[in-house]
Amino acid sequence: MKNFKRTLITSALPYANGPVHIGHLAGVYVPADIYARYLRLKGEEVAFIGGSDEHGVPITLKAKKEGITPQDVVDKYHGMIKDSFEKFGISFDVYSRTSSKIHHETASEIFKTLYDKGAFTEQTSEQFYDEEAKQFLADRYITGTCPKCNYEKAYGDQCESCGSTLNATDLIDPKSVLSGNKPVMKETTHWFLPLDQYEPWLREWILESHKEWKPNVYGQCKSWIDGGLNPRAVTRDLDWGVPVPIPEAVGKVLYVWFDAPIGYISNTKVLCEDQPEKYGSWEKWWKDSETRMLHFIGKDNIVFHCIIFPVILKAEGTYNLPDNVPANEFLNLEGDKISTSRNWAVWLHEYLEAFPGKEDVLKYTLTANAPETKDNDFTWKDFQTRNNSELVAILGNFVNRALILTDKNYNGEVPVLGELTEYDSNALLEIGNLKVETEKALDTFHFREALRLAMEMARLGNKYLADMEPWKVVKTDPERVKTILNVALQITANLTIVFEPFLPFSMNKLRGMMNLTKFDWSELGRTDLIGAGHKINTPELLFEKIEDDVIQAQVDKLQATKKANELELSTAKPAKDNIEYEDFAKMDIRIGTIIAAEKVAKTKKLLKLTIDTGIDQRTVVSGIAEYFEPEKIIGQQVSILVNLAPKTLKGIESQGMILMAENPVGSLVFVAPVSKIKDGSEVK
Ligand code: B3M
Ligand code: ZN
Repeated sequence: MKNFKRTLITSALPYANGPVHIGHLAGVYVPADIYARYLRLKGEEVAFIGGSDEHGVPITLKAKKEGITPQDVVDKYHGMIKDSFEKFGISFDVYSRTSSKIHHETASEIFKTLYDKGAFTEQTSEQFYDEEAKQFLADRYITGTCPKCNYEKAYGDQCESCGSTLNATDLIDPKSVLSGNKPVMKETTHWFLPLDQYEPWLREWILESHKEWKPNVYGQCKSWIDGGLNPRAVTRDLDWGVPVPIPEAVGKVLYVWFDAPIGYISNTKVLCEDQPEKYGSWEKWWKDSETRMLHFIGKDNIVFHCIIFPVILKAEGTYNLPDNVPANEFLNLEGDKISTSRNWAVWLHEYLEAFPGKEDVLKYTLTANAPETKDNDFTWKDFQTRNNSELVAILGNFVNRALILTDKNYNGEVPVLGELTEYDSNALLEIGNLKVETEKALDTFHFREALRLAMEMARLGNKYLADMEPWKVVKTDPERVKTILNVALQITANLTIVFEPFLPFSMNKLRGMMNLTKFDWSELGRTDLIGAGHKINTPELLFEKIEDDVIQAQVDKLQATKKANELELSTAKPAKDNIEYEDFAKMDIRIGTIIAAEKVAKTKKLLKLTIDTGIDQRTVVSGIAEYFEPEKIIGQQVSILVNLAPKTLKGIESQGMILMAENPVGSLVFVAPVSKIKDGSEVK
C-alpha cells in the first residue's frame, strides 16, 4: 500500500428520481460512513463526498409522467434524499448536486480537455427517432411487446414482467412514449471513449497492480477486460444534462455516466470553497499523490468506477486514480430484488416515520447482514431478531446493568478498582485483542466482521457480569463488587469507542449517560478510561424491544405491495373456444336485487343471499363471503342466472347463480347494470 496523508472517500451519487431505500444504505452509504467515521476517530484527514446524480433519462421520463420539468424532479428528490441521509447520520462532509453550475463547468472542462487532446473517436450510427416529437429516443423512451413473454408494456432496455434484458430493436410493435408513434431509424453522430485502446494499461493497472481489490470487484473487472472492451459513447441526444461543449454537438448532452463521477470532483470543489481553512484546495484532494481515493459503490456501478472513470482520468492526465473500490453486492428484500418501479423497497423516509429514533437499529442490521461478498436478504424478522437478541439482549443489557448497578450502589460514582483476579485481567486483556482484530477488519473493508467483533466485546462484558454476579456478591463481599463494576465500566467505555463508527447516535447517548466525551480510536483497549470517582448520569435504556405486531405491520405492507404488483403485471386469460349463439341463448340471465344476506354458518367463503329477481324471491348461495360484508351489499343490483338447475350447498338449496367479474389475481366485483333498471330485466 502506498503511503498517504489523507483519504478522499466518495460514495455513489444516487439518482435524484426517487427517494432512497435500504438497498442504497446497505450497499454504499453505511459502509462508506463507517469507514469515514473510523478514519476521523483515528485522527486522519478525510473528505467524505456525497451528492445527487441529477441527469439521465429516468429523470426526464419521470418529469414527463408527472407533467413537471426535470429540474422540478431533481429539486424534489435531491431535498428528500439529502434529508434522509442527514437523519440517518451519514456523515458527508459535503452533499451537493450535479445540476449545479460548478458541476456543469467542471464536466464541460474535462470533456473539452479530452476532446482537444484527441482522446475521443467520432461515430455515426442509426438510432430510433420520433418524427413527431423531433427527438432521438433513448431505450427507456420506447415501449412495445416483450418478445419473450408478450408483456405489452416492456421498455426498450428491459421487460419488467419477465425481467429480460432487451434491445429496443427486439420489441414487437415499438412505440415512442412521446407521441405513441412508431419510431423510425435516423443517423446521428456521437463521441466515443475508445476503451479498447486502454486495454493494456487497464490490465497492468488493475489485474497486475490491484490484486488486493475485493474478489467480486477484481473478478468483474477481469471479465470485462477479458471479454474485450468496446468504445463507449459519452454523448447523447437528449435535452437534459451537461451540454456537449463543442459547436458540432448542439442539442446534445454528455452521457450521464460521463458527468456523474466528475460530480465527485465538483462536489469536492464545493466543499473546499465552503470551508477552505479545514479542507484546503480541491486539487490537494484530487492531484496530490499523497491523497488516497476510495470509491464506495454497488456492484452495478463497478465498470463505471473501475474502468470508464479511470480511463477518463488517465486520458486527462493530471488526476489521481482510485486506490480501491470496495463495491458491495445487492441487498434483496424478503427474497425479492429491490425495485423502485414495483415499490418493492423499504424507503428511508418511511422507515424514519415508522421507527423514529431507531436509525442505528437499521444501520446495525444492514451491516450485520451486509451484502459484502454475495447478495443478501433483508427480512423484517431478522431485523427484529437483531434488535431484540443482539442490541437489546447483549449490548443494551450489559451497559444497562453496569450503569444501573453503579447508580444504585454507588450513587453514580465509579467505584475504585481493587485487586484484579485472573478472570478480571483476562477480560480486560481480551479487549485489547478484539481491538487489533476489529482494526484489521475495518482496514480491509470487512465491516460485517468488524461489527461482529465489536459485538464480541459487548458479549464479553455481558458474560463478565453474568459470571461475576455483582448483584449477589454485594451481600457477601461489597469491596469485591467495586472492582467488578470498575472493570465493567471500563469495558463499557471501550464500547463507546468500538461502536462509534457503527452506532453513532446510540454511542452519543451512551456517552451522555456515562458523562464522557468522545475518545479517540487510539484509546480503544485502555483499561483506565474512566477514573474512580467519576460521576455518571442517570441511566436510561439504550435500546428497546420491538414487538411482533410492529413487525407484522411492515410485513403486511409488503404483502399489499406484492398483491398490487401481481395485479399490475398479470395478463388476461386467452378466450375460450367459440360457441354458437344458441348456446348462449340457453342462459336466462336477469337483473335482480339483493334483499337479504347472511354468512353461512361454519364456512368461510359462503353467503346466503335472498334475491328479488322480478319473477320471484329466491335463495342463492354464493362464494363471495371473503370479499363482501353481508350488511353492505343489501340493495345491490346483480345479474343472476335464473335457470341454473338448483343445487344444495351446506344444506341450503341454491336457486341460481349471481355473476361476478374476477380479475387475474382473484378479486371479485358484481356484474351489475351501470344505472338502475327494473328487477327481472333480461341480460342478452
Ligand atoms: N447514479 C447510479 C446509481 O445510483 C448512479 C451512480 C452514479 S455514481 C457517480 O446506482
Ligand atoms: Zn417479458
